[in-house]
Amino acid sequence: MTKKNSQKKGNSKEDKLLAHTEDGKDQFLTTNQGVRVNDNQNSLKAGERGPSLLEDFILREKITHFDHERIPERIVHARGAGAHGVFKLYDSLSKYTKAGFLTDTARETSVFVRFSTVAGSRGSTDLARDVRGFAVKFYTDEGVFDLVGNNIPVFFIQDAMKFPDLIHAVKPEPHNEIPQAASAHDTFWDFVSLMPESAHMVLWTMSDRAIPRSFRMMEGFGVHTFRLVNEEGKSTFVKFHWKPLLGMHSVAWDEAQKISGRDPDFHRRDLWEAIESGDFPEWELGVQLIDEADEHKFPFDLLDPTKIVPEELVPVQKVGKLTLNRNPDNFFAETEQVAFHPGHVVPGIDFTNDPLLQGRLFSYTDTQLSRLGSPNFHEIPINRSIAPVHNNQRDGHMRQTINKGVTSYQPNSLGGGCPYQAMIADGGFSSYPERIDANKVRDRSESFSDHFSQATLFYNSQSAYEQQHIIEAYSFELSKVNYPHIRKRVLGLLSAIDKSLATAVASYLGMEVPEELEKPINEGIPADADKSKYEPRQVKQKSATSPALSMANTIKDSIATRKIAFLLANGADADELTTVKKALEEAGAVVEVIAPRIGDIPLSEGTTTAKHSFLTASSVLFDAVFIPGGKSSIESLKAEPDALLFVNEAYRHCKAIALSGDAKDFLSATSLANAKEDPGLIVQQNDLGTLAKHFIKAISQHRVWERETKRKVPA
Ligand code: HDD
Repeated sequence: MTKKNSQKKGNSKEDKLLAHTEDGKDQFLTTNQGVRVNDNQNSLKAGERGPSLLEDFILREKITHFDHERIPERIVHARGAGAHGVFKLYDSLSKYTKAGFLTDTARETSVFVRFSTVAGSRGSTDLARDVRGFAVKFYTDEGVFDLVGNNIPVFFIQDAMKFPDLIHAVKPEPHNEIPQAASAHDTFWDFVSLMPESAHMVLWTMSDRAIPRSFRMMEGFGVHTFRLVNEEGKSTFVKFHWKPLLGMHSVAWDEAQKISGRDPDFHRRDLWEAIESGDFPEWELGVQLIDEADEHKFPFDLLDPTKIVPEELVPVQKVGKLTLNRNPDNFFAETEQVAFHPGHVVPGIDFTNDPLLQGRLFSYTDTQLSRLGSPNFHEIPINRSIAPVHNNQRDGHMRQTINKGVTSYQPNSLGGGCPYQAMIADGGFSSYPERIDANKVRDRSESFSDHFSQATLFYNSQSAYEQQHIIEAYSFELSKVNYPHIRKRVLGLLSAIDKSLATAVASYLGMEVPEELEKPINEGIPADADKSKYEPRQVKQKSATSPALSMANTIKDSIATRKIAFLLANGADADELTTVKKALEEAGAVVEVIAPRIGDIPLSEGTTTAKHSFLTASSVLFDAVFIPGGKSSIESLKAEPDALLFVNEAYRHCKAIALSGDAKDFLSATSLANAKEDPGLIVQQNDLGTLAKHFIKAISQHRVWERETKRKVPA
């Protein structure tokens, strides 16, 4: 047998399928030493019924390798999914930076992106209420640049010193390791209620941003203020943004919890399937640029990671596009072993003194040493720079590079002085020479003490339904907190953000809003601190609202990649099914048929194939529902409790529902018997064209959230 499978791998689906099997294709099974294996079923024994022999090197090698297959999961962001892609610049930013990938519009820079949740373990659900990591590795010609961001533009804490405390508080509690992937427990709320600086970010995590519909439908942020540095050495402050072309959308909280049971891999699967089917996820890279001279002109500190720079103050300029176009071939080799680091920068990008960023610059290499086990983690294929690597670092666990020559030191003459240092003009990295004139202190600037103004700005900027979701999220989480004094402290903080928010949450908890912030509100201050300096305060921000902060104002112009459930049974109307299906597919949606059983289902004419039955499908896994008419189909569906639940639940989660022909009759069996038509409940007897048009419009609006207050349906 010869190795036939040596052709270069391309990007087509066939190539990918081949890639998944190519390890073994047309190859003999061997040991790790390349010895062909004759029997992979039986261990070597002293007689057919005798004991196994230590001599069995094949068994021992196989079991030993298996025993060591797991590596420590990430202490945070353990649960994730990744994809390959490219970044393409629109316009050169050479006025601000010398980084090649931000100046050369002819370049296409390869990237690897990993999305994640923060608190849960590697096997936890995708739909936890949590921040999402959004980490991008740019393989640039000048070296690797990592933008290790989140889908929320601010952070819980202002100083890296508090990071282990924050994470210990949010992770499952240490005595019983409960709850998994959830902030709704005592220790998290105990901690954040004592740390008013977390108030802003906690509000974001209680918003719908923390339960995205898809990784493809969320924003990303570099969070910290970074610097761009140009050829002349001039520095400009920069905030990085990722803006999804599909807009920002979320699921409902009840839905999120149900998805966690029905398909804990919901986001991972969504990303994978979109890329496999050629619907490549896209984001635009945005930058907010701030002149060094303007550093102190804002009512907040640019170095404070608990603050945004409102887009109304400094517009986001879109400068390029990220497209994810290839799934990993192997989850472990790529997604699990990828090692990000905010300290991976290239000439033209530099740091600020944000104390959270400064601590991160230490943490990430350190964590790779325990996670990947070796200082050679940069040699793992997914982490390799495409810019050549030459230095005098040597040896260590699992070293791959075979360095030649006798010199591994500098200066040297035996190696001709190589490798030599690069002049700045030759691309040598040189840190921005920021002038520092200060005392060495453990302290923080008073300009960091306004913890509430931007939280208020965020709350004020939300639509009515988004505010209601925030109220319900706090109420849910605090109802799971066992200690009334912790709940009371949170209510105190909420009243500093918005009185009506605090009152609404208090009423769910059966509590009163405390008159004022509990004293001492902040246990988290230094022992000898001047307390007045740490007193949280509120500084009036310029704008009362920032429309960019509300997901209600996002792009809603397409149904591309949305998943539509077609519910039917034997005898469904073929014409209604095909007409509506065609219209939806032409608009880019994905239609999947659900019937009492899978396989071919006879229609009024011909058949259709049901991909799911009610055993495996659930409304929470779809964006919208269509039911074609057909008397016998409707009669069967009416007798199917899971079909009734499907539609009730879709309605409760505010999804578009369309019924054609005599499918209208189906509603009488559901809780929607007397429901009025709304923009997302479309009942059309005759005109399929109009039905499809209205249905597409409704799906593109994502949800009819107003239903939540107008009509509540059990599901
Ligand atoms: Fe972090 C992972 C994002 C603060 C320490 N972080 C990690 C990942 C993301 C972020 C997206 C996952 C990367 C991947 O997919 O492999 N982290 C952030 C953001 C922060 C932040 C946006 C604040 C603005 N992180 C932060 C601090 C520290 C860390 C303050 C420590 C002082 N983060 C880590 C870590 C991780 C990590 C322990 C775990 C796994 C890893 O690094 O590679 O080092």
